[in-house]
Parts: sequence; C-alpha cells; structure tokens
Amino acid sequence: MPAPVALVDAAVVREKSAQYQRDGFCIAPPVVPPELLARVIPRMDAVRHGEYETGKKPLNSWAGPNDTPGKLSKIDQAHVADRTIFETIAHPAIGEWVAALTGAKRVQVWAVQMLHKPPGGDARGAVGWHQDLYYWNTWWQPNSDVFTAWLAISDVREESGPMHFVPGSHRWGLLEGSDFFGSVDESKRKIALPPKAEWKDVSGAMPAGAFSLHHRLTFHGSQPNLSDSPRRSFAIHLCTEKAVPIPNRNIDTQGGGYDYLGHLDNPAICPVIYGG
Ligand SMILES: O=C(O)CCC(=O)C(=O)O
Repeated sequence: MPAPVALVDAAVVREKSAQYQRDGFCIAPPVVPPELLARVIPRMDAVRHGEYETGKKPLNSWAGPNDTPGKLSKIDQAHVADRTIFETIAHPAIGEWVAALTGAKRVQVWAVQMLHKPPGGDARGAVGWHQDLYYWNTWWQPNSDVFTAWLAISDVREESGPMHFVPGSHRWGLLEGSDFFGSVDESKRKIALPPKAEWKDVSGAMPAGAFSLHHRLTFHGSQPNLSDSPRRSFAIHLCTEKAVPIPNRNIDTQGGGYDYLGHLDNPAICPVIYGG
C-alpha cells in the first residue's frame, strides 16, 4: 500500500509543490494501491464496451460499443456508470496529495474523462496541444482554482504516448489556438506565443498509480501510443474552495449541453475528496 502523504518525507512534498508553482505541473508518486488498479482495469473495459454497472450511462463517448480501433477513447463521466471507477477517481490519497501540493483546504472532483489510448501508434491516438482553461472559461469565473490530476492506471512509458507539458506556460495567459482534437504538430503551429516565450516540452511518463497535476493554463498534449499495450488513465478535473462557477453559464457551447457544474452538490457525481 503506498504511503499516505503524512508519512512521506516533507522535503518530497515541498519539492513537488515548488515545481507545480514554478513549472505549472508536477508528478506525484504512486498513490493508488496496486490492488485497486488491478480491479479497475476490467471495469474500464466493461464501460468502454457499454456495460454500466449502476445503470447510469456515462455522458458521452467516442468509443463504448462504437469504439473506433486506433482512436483515443475518451468517455466523460465514466465514474457515474461504475462503482470501482468511482472508488478510483475519488481515492482519498489523491485528495490528500493534491491538498499538500497546492495548499487547498477543500478538493472536489467536478468532471472526469476516462482515456484509453490504444497501442499500435495510430495518429488518432494523439492529443493536440491545449490549455484546459480554453475549454472551461465559459464555466468558471476568472482565476478560479481549477486543475487536473491525471491518474495513470497502466505504466506510462515514453513509448506509450505520455502527456508532455510546457514548463512555465501557465504564466503566458490564455492563448488562442488550443486544439485537444487536433494533431500534435498542427496544433502547435496554431498557437501564437507571447514575445520571449520559449517552447520546451517535457515528458510526463510515470508508473501506474501515480498522477500528474497540471495548472489550467499549462500547455499539454500527447503523441500516439507506440507500445504494445493500451495507455489507461483518468483525467480528474478538480476545483478547490477558491473556484466559483459562472452563474447562468452558457452550457450549450461544449459538452453537448451537459452542465458539469450543475452537479457540484451531488456527491455521487462530484465527490469532495479532501476537506469538508
Ligand atoms: O491524456 C492525454 O494525453 C491528454 C489529457 C488531457 O488533455 C488532460 O488531462 O487535460
């Protein structure tokens, strides 16, 4: 069982927290126990194949029973469909670590993407460069403390198409040109960098059970999976006590009309994973 954050050397927490502030991302050590990882993998596959344990459907999918071979499968709100997936994304060690890394008093899940990047190197497995806030800024008030914990369920090696991050890009402001759905190279060409900004990206490879934490403005993207096994993960979108939804937000522009923030009072959809 991985050590709870209270038992981890305080210097490790300080170093990773400083990296998050400086670079806009950091990678926490494995926090989700191997036995839970082993249990959740078949449940992820069940949801991808349209089997919903709770009887509730995930929000939408690029996959499920209509899986396109080679393409990244992205299933939103998969945790409502399956109890083991819920247990994984709401694991208290994630909340405890996120609070230690960011100083948050309260950490709440507000959205989840289940991501399955198939092996074989198909270009449609890639994720274009983007800043998350580009997709969220019509929902959250400016400067809301919202970010992503990206939890590796399988070992994510260089050849698996890990996320890459651009250190320091969280200080560039919100730029035009983000494109999650575009190719990595094309999406990069569309981004107009601020004067003197230097683009240098680094790999977020990590072992199963670990997670990366990235700021809402940090540029990130990922290449196809060249390995011979799937890259499995959850992007867990989190908010803290310093995040405020926009009232009467326009929910029709994204998410097919689904109001993610309309469920913040429902612990079965938006669990609080740290604090009260
Ligand atoms: O899984 C990936 O490669 C990208 C995920 C992503 O864009 C995110 O977690 O915000």
